[in-house]
Amino acid sequence: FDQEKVTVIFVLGGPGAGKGTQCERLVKDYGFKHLSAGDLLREERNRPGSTYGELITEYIREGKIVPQEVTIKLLENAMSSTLASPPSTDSAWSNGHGRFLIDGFPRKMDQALKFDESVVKSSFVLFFSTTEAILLERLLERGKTSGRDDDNKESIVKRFRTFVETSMPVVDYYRKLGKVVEIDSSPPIDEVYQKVRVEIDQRLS
Ligand code: UP5
Ligand code: MG
Repeated sequence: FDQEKVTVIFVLGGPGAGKGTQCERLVKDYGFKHLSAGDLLREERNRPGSTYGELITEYIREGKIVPQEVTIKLLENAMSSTLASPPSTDSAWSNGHGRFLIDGFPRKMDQALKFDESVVKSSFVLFFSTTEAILLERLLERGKTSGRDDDNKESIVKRFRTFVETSMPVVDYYRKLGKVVEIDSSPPIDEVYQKVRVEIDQRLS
C-alpha cells in the first residue's frame, strides 16, 4: 500500500480495554474504516470452507496469537477490498486514499515487524490502558450476552497473560519509536472518547 495515500492507526490495549467501542465512535466522526483483527479472525473461522477454522477457534479460546501469516493476509484483503469500494465519498477516500483503524493488531513482535515492512507503516498507536480488575469486570459483564467463547474466566486469565507477556513488548517497541499515544480507558466511555478526539485532531491531517 502507498504510504502517502493510506493512513493506518493501530489501536491497542488489553482485552476489554474499549478498543472496539472507541473505534466505532471514530468511524462515525472521522470516516475511518475499522478493521478489528479479532473480528476478521472470527469471520474467517465461521466462513464455510475455511482452512483455518479449527486453528482459529483453538487459538482464540486459549488466548494465544494466531500465526501472523493468517491475520496479516486477512487484514491485507480487507484493506484492498475497502480501497476498491470505499465506504464514503469523503475526500479522505478519493483517488485511492484511505484511513484505517486497525484494532487489536499487532499483538506480537513478529506481526509488528512484518506489517511495518511489507504492508504499510502506521502513523501512530492509540494505546488504551487500565487495570486488570476493570478489564475483568467489563469482560465478565459482556460475557453474559456476547456469545464470545473467550469471555469466560478461564480464557480471560489466559488472554491477560498473553497481553502482558507477548503484546506489551509491541507497545514498548512503538513507545521507543515515539509513536504511542496512551489514553487511560478507566473513565466512562464518553470521557475517554473526548480525550481520543483531542489526540486524533492533533495528528490527523
Ligand atoms: N466498555 C468499553 N469501554 C468502557 C468504558 N470506558 N467504561 C465502561 N465500560 C466500557 O469493550 C469491552 C466491554 O467493556 C464492552 O462491553 C463495552 O461496552 C465495555 P470493547 O470495546 O469490546 O473492548 P475491546 O478492547 O475491543 O475488547 P476485546 O475483548 O475485543 O479485546 P481483545 O483484544 O481481547 O479481543 P480481540 O477480538 O481483539 O482478539 C480476540 C482474540 O483473537 C485474541 O485473544 C487472540 O486469540 C486472537 N487474535 C490473534 O490471534 N491475532 C490478532 O492479531 C488479533 C486477535
Ligand atoms: Mg474488540
